[in-house]
Amino acid sequence: MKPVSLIQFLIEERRAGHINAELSLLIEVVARACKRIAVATNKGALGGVLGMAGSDDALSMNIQGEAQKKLDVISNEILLEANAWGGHLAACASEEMEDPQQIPDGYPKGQHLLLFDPLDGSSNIDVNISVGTIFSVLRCPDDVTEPKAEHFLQPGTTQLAAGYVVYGPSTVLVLTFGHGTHEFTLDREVGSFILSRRGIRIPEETAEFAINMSNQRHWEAPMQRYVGELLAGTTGPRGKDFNMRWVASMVADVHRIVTRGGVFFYPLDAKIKAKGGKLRLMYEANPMAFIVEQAGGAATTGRERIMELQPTGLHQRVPVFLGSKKEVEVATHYHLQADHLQADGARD
Ligand code: FDP
Repeated sequence: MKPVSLIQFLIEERRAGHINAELSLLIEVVARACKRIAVATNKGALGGVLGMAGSDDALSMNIQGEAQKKLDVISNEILLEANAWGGHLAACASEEMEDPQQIPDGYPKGQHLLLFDPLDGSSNIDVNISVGTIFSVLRCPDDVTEPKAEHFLQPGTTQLAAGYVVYGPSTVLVLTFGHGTHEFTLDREVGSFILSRRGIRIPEETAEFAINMSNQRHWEAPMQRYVGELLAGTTGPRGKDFNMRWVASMVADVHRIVTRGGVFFYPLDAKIKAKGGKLRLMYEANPMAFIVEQAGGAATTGRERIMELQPTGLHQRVPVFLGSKKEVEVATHYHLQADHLQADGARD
């Protein structure tokens, strides 16, 4: 079979009526920007891109109050610059910036809103472990010429597209327009993303889970129960052994799940309860939920389907349970069951 490039794939999707010309251009631009980010990450120490942004005594912090790495800042700038002039965007929002970025004066505007986490897993940059970019595309509401944060606050079910790029041993783009999830691998010599898997399916059952176990003592009771049962393996109620994998770059953990199944959890815990969770709804949870659901998996907060949440803030955080359907269902069931028992107890 002849290799299918991303450009060819986008033309096919346009002919199938899944996307319009503007969305096709948007994805091409994002993919091109991600190739530049891949080049920067691949250079590592030789490119002078490792370490913290800002001087040692005045480290930069992003809107989340997290220290920014140089590559966070570089990746954000690459994506902003690439998307400014094409005429396909009404505005964009980044995990690294407090407010949406408007299209500079003098450039045409389009109908789409782009949200991105320019470099996810940034604590892994300096140790040469896979990091990635995550993005989500929404339609700009009609008649809005200067989109503000409120115009981005649309449930994940309204996403027109979502994707991520993993900068690992190979650079891989995973993409959905709501008609399946597809994977493209960057051919570095040619400089093109080539379709490597069409219509990805995540197995419904799994024996592999990903979670930051160091937070265990802070979790809610149903999470303690669920993971306790996984750890008990054949000696517990689940009757089978589970293996654990935790890269600590969400893109890399999700990519493993998209490749061979598994479940990823970032549950609520006592330390992060006030913030609502660890991961960002608009830049991480919604796009990953769309990609995983389109591959036959499931994505919840432990209580609700992520994509049905009505966002309340651009930088809102939520708990994330995603991956192989049956396992996400068990963990979600334990949480809902505990909530019902608690509500019944409160009534008695
Ligand atoms: P990072 O802070 O390094 O950017 O969303 C951010 C994220 O990484 C995820 O990629 C990762 O799954 C998670 O945070 C890891 O956080 P902890 O080390 O705090 O568990």
